[in-house]
Amino acid sequence: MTDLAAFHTLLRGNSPRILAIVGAGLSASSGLPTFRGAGGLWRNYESTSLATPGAFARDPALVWLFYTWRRHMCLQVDPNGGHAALAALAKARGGGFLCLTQNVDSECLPTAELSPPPDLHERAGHPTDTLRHLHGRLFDVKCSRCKKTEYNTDDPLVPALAAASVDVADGENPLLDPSRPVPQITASELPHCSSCGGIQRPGVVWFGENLDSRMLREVDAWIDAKPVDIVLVIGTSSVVYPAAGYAERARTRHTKVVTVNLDPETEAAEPGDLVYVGDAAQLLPALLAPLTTSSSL
Ligand code: BV8
Ligand code: ZN
Repeated sequence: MTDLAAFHTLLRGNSPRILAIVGAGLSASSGLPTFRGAGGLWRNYESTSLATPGAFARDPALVWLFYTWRRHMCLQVDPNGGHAALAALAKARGGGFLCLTQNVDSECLPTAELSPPPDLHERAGHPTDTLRHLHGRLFDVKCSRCKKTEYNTDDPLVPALAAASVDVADGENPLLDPSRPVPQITASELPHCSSCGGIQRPGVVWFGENLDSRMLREVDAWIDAKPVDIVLVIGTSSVVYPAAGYAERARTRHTKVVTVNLDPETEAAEPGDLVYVGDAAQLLPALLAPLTTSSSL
């Protein structure tokens, strides 16, 4: 693993412009399962197989139970040191830093009327103007028909989904046991739009769906405005596009890519990157200290 000094030397360059691409590994230390690998299974489904329009069309109740379970977990956890370090970097570098998060792990405070909803990044104090949610947010609820999107932290959204919102004292929610049947839920019992009566869905970007084109244009404009000095690739397997494409593009422009990942064999790193192996929640505060601790500010 590269020593911290190598990265700190980069940071002390002339006000480096930094882009961060963040994945589920950043939230792992907060207690949220990652999207693939051991954390990526729900009952006997791969998370990726439930995050598609086809899965929702085939079985909206199962998909809603999956997302209700994730919403419920998000309400139980707090940001970690990695979220806080990125928020401090955003405050220190202002427009010289942009964070692209793939994570949909919104986190809400009692002040649910806040919009956009505070998520783990924002609850750590990350200024919203330097944060882009590439794949949407868990607490946005979108109408499948009229596309009206509302922020709703009800847990569960409707009584029929209650089985996914329970905490079980001595272990796992029985819903996660694939040998047990899922509750039978009719379409009429699922969340429906208050405007047109259409069935609602989670306000996230599923596989096969386009990301917000205006957001993507803003990201490209930031990247192209001036040279980016450092790209941080944090807690992601870098298999999902277009998110994974940003680091690839950076490498073609000879921008230094710095990978932070728990897995020493992560495929997210390429030869020539600075690679830091470990928990992002622990590593990021140490890595970013020259720009984020009071002595450096
Ligand atoms: C699109 C929301 C146009 C839902 C998600 C080009 C090439 C190949 C394929 C494509 C391509 N372009 C488009 C595609 C298709 C597809 C895609 O990328 N498929 C992949 C799987 C091959 N992309 C799309 O469909 C995108 N749309 O491009 O539109 C289009 C349309 C149709 C056809 C073509 C083009 C939409 C993608 C968005 C999907 N939605 N999330 C939900 O969350 O439920 S993506 C989902 O994966 C999550 O958001 C997650 O964040 C994201 C990425 O996963 P990771 O965050 O990396 O998580 P993972 O578990 O994989 O890895 C965790 C990592 O952390 C590991 O490396 C682990 O070692 C590490 N780690 C663990 N603990 C720690 C740690 N690191 C540090 N510290 C720790 N403590
Ligand atoms: Zn509607």
